[in-house]
Amino acid sequence: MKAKVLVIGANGQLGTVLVKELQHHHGLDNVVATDIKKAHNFKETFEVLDATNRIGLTEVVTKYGITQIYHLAAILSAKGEENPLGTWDLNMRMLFNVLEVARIHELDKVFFPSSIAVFGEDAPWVNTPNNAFLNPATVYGMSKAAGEQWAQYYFIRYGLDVRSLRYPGVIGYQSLPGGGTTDYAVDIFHKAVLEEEFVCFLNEDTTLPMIFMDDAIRATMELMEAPKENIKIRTAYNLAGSSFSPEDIVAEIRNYYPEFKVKYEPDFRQDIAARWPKSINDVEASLDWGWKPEYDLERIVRTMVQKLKEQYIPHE
Ligand code: VAH
Repeated sequence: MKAKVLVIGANGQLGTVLVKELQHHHGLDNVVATDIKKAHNFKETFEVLDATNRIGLTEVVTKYGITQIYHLAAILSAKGEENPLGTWDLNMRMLFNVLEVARIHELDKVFFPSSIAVFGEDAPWVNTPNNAFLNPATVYGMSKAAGEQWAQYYFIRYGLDVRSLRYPGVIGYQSLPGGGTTDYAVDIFHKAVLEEEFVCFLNEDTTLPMIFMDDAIRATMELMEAPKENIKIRTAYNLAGSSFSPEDIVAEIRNYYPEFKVKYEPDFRQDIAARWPKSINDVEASLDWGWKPEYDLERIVRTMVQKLKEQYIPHE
């Protein structure tokens, strides 16, 4: 039977790009994009949906005969610290609604994005393994670590095929991030191409696991399209792209913009980043469903500069 895919959080950094990939894969008419408000000029089917409203979610699932849900809505690490209890309530309530509606309506698959934010100070800092001890220091990280356990529970208890990836910081030219600690790694490129000074809210030497958007989207599709029996980890798979620091990005950008100016003014987000791993071991993703990243820092910078120049200076 043809898949009918619902995307929750279609206007987000990942959602904006994933909707297009899902349309390409499943067909334009087989993807229903939803978010809390209509922001893009979506050509495809769009519904305004607040995923904290289980009745509203149920109505969309039954109206379109949905068979898969990609649940991409969440309050991220930095914004989440402004209202800890509200972030926990919102992130968990949305996930419970998705899991319950998927169970009751016997959906084929659910994608739940996790994050390297699930790791805290008791995980190895370098080459962090999938089975490292999780003691996240942000509410966002806590909600993702708990979400992974709930995903595994719904698989074990109800047989629901929930799959998850621990995304690193995602860098893309197609959309802007919002409320994250890794958002600097997108904003820096916009400032460089506009030849404006960039003020970085992390220390120059803060190395973090990052991934290019195209790799993140391909990993998501490869995970979700893998045969069910290949998926051995039902909490979440580590996913690695490449790890680098703000000063690494700046040095690479200066190959294109030698005069690019940067100031470092670390804020509370430095404390969040300082508790995250520097690099991730994703051997299980490679072994179970053949994961292999294609973008290193040099290719990321080259692509970001090229694509943003096309956006900002189309006639050059
Ligand atoms: C954040 N972009 O900064 C997200 C991500 C690993 C970081 O989860 O909160």
